[in-house]
Amino acid sequence: MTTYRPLTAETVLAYLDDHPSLKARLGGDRDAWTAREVSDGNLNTVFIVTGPAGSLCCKQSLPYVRVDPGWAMPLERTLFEARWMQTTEKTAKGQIPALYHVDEGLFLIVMENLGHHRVLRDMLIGGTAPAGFGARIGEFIGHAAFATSWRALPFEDVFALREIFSRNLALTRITVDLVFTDPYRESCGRNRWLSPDLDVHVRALQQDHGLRLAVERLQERFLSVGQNLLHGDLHTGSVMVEGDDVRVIDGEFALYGPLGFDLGMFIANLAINAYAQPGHSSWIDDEIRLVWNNFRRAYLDRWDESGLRGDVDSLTRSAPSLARRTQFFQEVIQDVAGFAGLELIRRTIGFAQVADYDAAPDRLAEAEARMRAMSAGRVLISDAARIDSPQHLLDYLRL
Ligand code: SR1
Ligand code: MG
Repeated sequence: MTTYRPLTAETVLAYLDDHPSLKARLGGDRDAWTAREVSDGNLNTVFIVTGPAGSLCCKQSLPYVRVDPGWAMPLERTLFEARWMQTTEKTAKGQIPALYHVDEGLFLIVMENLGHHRVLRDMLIGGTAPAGFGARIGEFIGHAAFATSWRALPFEDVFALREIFSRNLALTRITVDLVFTDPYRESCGRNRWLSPDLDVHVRALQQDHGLRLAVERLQERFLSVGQNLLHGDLHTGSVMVEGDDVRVIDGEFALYGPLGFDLGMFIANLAINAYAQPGHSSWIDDEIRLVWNNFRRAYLDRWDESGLRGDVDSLTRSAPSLARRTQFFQEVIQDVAGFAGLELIRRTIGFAQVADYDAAPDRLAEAEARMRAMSAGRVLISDAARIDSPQHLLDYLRL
């Protein structure tokens, strides 16, 4: 068992040198390797190590939140990311990085370095994301969700997976607090917003009792409706793109939850980009349609496959009901709408905001973008149960 210590760009080289299979991927001797820290997310340290034959991405948990060292955090999160990768790689059709090594003592994972890929959020802001990325994300969600659902697996297997991911308590707590609670509390010190521009809007939101009830309904769904394994933090910073090679990374928040959660998070982050950069509106509208349509297609394709082992649907599998499937996707789009609304609000006034707003042309445009996100978020949360189609969702988003 390795004793935990945070690695540095120096010590990660020594670590890799002690592991023959990783050493072979880099090639040559340690003297020929370089390591650089590229930590970018809120939580962990990441190093890219390059050698004569190849490169590796090394990700390690810290005992605190990287961007807020006073916020203590258990170390297990990289191990949950490894479990998410191991569960998802069977069905992800090459859409996640390959996992090479897990060190349960150092809370370290070593994986494929996506050296030529770029973070989708940066590509959206720069206007360089290739059209059609939304289709790949929709397919990814459809395949990954179906594969861990009660339709695909007997309940014994679902229970076993749920048992593993139900222990991802620290990161689920982050989501419960940052997404479902903090933004709606007047005295929460973790909130921040563009002041004074948004003051009146934030006050109105935080004093809206009906909205709180709707948020609590969604929180109950998030915690109690375990339809399939979720990525759990699927924003545009969790996607890397090179041409039509679109990969999903950072599955450390994985848990069983409602199918609409990942879709809602991702769509909300796309919408924020369009609010901040209104020239992107029509492009983002197209991508959101691609996300939904390809998610639905991928999920249905898997649903029609022979050899499904799930208990759910076993009575009608030979004669599927179109009406039941239509109703199923309507329930999903309602969840998508509600969770998208929550994400719009927390990324605008909560602890973890997004860089897209910095791309607005000036302060007035930024304030306008943030107000549009808050206003769309509020109505989506309140009206989620009335939304019955992707077009209806887009009408509410008003891109
Ligand atoms: C303290 S972590 C804050 C946020 O960063 C992650 O990427 C998740 O989005 C989380 O909510
Ligand atoms: Mg992340």
